[in-house]
Amino acid sequence: MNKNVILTLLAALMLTCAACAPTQEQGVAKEQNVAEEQNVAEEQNVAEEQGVAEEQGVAEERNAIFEALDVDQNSTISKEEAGASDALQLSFESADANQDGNLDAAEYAAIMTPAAEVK
Ligand SMILES: [Ca+2]
Ligand SMILES: [Ca+2]
Repeated sequence: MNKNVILTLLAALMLTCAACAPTQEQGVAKEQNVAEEQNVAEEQNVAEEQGVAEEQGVAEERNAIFEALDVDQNSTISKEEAGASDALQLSFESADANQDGNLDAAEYAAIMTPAAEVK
């Protein structure tokens, strides 16, 4: 085998690689993009489902506490009823937005919902 034949073979190999390499890389890149998009979509779905479930759970828990505090079941928490919870008693004045001396469900929800969750 002389030098020219080797060079010709090398050149042919390089041309072959040059021709095929970009195609393969594009194919791989497309597959990765598709896989990444699917993963992102799945993660968003999971996050949305978890977020909804947590919000419902928090709201139910909050309602359950409200009902437990509302001893006379008139749908508001009086200052006496708030006394059952140290934290609620401390924040009662600021929580009573319309200052009627009672916390209704909306006023109660407003102080029980962390600011980050308010939308
Ligand atoms: Ca009450
Ligand atoms: Ca009130």
